[in-house]
Amino acid sequence: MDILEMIANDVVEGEMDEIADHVQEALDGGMEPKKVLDEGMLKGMNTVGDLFKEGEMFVPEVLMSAKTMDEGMEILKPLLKEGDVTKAGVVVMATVKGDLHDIGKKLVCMMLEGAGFEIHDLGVDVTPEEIRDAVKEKNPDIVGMSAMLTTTMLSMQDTVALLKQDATTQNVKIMIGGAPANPDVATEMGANYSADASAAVDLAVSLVS
Ligand code: B12
Repeated sequence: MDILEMIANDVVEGEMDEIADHVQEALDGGMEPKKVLDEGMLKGMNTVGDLFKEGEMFVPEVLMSAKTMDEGMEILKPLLKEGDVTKAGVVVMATVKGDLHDIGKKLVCMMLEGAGFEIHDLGVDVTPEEIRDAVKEKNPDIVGMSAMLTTTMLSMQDTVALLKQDATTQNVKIMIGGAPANPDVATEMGANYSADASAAVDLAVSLVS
């Protein structure tokens, strides 16, 4: 196995204690940081996305892979030149007001980050006004909203309505997800829906292209 395969494998297997040494070894051998990122870590993350989609990897393992990715990024980040990482787009993400569930949302954020999106995660229990203000400040391509309670779906609706009211926020693309969401509710709201984190990446890519 060459060093890039080892790094990709570290991400897939969640080898948090190994990846830093392997990334360093690749760099010491003269490899470009961008190559380590693209052909090592991101290649591994793509495999994670595929395995998750196929039901062969589950949430705890994906979280381990994401943490492993973070460990490797700690070393690479200072070395990557501006422009080395192609930014796929900017996303403002939140779990809506009244809702504290964030496991799924974090997973979506991590997969989007792995796909090159810049993520501004506003956290949980975020009001429509806070989301609107973040959209004004960060000027994202996409707003992502998560809700796990039937009752908090209403807050999603309120947020979409608020964003549509303001000329500076009305054109932002919106995607929603979480257990009570579905394609029909999304369409009714003027938003887009995806069922899981890997589908969310495909959706986000299609929304910015
Ligand atoms: C873990 C959990 C909790 C944890 C949350 C911890 C945390 N940090 O998130 C705790 C214990 C705090 C909790 C509390 C409550 N919970 Co709870 N909880 C769950 C549970 C078991 C799992 C949710 C989860 O994390 N799933 C795993 C993730 C990976 O899946 P996911 O969230 O669906 O996310 C995926 C997709 O939906 C999608 N997605 C998610 N967000 C987004 C966003 C975008 C933009 C996109 C595109 C996609 C996307 O991608 C994700 C990854 O693939 C569910 C039951 C269940 N099986 O779903 C109940 C559940 C959601 N909870 C429920 C309830 C009722 C509550 C409480 C009201 C309980 C109580 N009486 O206190 C409180 C409410 C607190 C609040 N105000 O939010 C109900 C909701 C019922 C309903 N229809 O409203 C459920 C369905 C359980 C049940 N069957 O009754 N809960």
